[in-house]
Amino acid sequence: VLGALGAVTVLLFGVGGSAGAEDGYRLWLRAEGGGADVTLPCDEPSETLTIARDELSAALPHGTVRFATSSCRGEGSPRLPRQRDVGEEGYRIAMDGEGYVITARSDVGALYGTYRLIRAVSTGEAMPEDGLTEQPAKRLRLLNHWDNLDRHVERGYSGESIWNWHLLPDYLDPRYTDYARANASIGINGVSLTNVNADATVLTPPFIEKVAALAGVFRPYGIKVYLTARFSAPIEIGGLETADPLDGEVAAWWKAKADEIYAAIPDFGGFLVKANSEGQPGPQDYGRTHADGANMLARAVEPHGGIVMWRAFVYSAEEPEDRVKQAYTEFVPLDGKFADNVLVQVKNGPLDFQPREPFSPLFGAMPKTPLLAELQITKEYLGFATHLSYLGPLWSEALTADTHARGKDSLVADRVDGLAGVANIGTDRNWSGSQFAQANWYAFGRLAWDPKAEPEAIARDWVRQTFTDDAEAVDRIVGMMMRSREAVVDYMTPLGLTHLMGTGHHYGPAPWVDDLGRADWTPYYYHRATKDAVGFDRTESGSDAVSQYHEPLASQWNEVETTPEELLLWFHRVPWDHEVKDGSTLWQSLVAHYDRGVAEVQAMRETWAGLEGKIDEDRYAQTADFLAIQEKEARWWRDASIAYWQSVNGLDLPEGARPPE
Ligand code: GCW
Repeated sequence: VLGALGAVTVLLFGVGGSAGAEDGYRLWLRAEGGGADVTLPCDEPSETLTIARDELSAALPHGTVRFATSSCRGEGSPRLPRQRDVGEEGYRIAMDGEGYVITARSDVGALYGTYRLIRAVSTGEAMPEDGLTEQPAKRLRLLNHWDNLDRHVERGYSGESIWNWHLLPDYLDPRYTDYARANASIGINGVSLTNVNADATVLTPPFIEKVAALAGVFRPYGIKVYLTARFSAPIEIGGLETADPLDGEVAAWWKAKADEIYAAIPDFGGFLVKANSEGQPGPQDYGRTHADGANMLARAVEPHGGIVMWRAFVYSAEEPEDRVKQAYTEFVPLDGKFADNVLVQVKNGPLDFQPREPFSPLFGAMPKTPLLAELQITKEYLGFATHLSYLGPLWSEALTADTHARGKDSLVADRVDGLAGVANIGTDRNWSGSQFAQANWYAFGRLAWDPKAEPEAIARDWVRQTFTDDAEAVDRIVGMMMRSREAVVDYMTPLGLTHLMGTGHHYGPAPWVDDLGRADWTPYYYHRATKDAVGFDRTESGSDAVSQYHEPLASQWNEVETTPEELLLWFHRVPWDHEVKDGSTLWQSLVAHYDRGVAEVQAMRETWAGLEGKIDEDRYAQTADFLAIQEKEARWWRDASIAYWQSVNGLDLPEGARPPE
């Protein structure tokens, strides 16, 4: 492989190599060679710069690379300029006669520059003549693990939790280092280790010691640890009688707890909290608001520079209001009432990580509150790890959505201070449960760094770093990735249908479930199909969810004619014989979408079959088998859904539809 990087020729070995058994353990970090000539301009390079040097010597066989960072300005440092215009985490990669020069303000900036250079070389990207200057667009680029202390991962489809609490802090599994390295290579700078359905035990002294050990592994990679704080912890592990946030003893308990954590982990990031949501304890148990609760915790971590990420994922079974409206109703009145170090963490859509939703109206409605966008990397509602569905397009759709909060071009991406991704990482050798699920971890990191990045360009980099640099193979794999999310929408929930998955586990179709006893978990509640019509009326004459959006969206989405077809049944209840844009009836169109979804999976299988021999055997075979499962299950979704709709509307299969097999 020849990378054309200006004057320097770099030889690379090992990307997509066929040597030996391949299980995907190395993720996208496969470049390897030998003999890099790396100069560190420090007498005693920091741990971070040593990592950078080792990465370069492993990945780049020839050429000289030198670093300059602010920590290397002491005696013995060469005359390399300190980089001023790249921010705390940015870098500049330039070339001089002797090779590459990576300049940064911080060691971690130099490490990011290192991974960037390795990426450029392993994807064959030509380095601009005048060098490359980059920095992250967002300061918070976080993974949220939903990992329980017993190592069960909520909504995890790739084995157990990689945190071996039993052996921590004395045994540091080398996998923790590999994990940190993978994250740093895509710019992730914080990880919340524990489930948002939190266990207070993690805040007890033995666990703080374990967490401190993990923090020690992550630190040189620029990654901070965060913990989920169970709101009732003062009662459960503190012996208090209340967890009322306005109670002096409760506040003092949290302050002491924060002090204790910071004594063990001086760069601890802060707390992530799910409160008064799905049965979790919270300030409302005491008649207080989310702001009261968040601010009390914020005061505890504030002296140490910590933050509180307070989730806006709230809805209640007792509440008659349309579930997708409830978070807005609850949080918008609190705008401006949160402490400066609180961020409200909002899921991309107002419901729950569906294959498609409109963006959450909260992104346009809390101008005085710092926000984080929460995305789900693990595919709870999109076929777990088995179905191939590249989520770059889904996330990009949400991040580049225009809220119109301050007129045109008020993008979600510009509104948020960072991204939090619910991790898809577990003990499986391939980390994420399937080869292609790794792409979603990768894409999340890249979008957290630059939320406006093109999902296709990200996919292309990932394929080149992960599988092959054969241009034709890359095109074919990227093509199938780019269509894969829409395929899932088509065979699961086309035309704005939503939340029709099997109860509890959320795998497979169950639109017929209508008697769960909880409307907000019941598929029927979301589609409301009758003999005449289907869909949820969220217009002014229905639940009026449209009014939570700014104009012109509120008016556009209030009318069937001006609602994008992919959100039609999300906002409207429409007769089966309603004519859609291409002139067919809603029923015909629905069936055509299901067919298209199945056909797309068939096409993905064919594409993949054509790549045999170009991908190492093990990863080729596993993916081929998973695609076969996906096709079988896409048919299951299609046929079961259509049969159910027919049982309600009494209509025949439209002409030309593929009959169920
Ligand atoms: O997506 C839903 C999941 C729950 C999860 C919850 C949340 C952690 O079904 O498993 O709980 O959302 O985001 O809090």
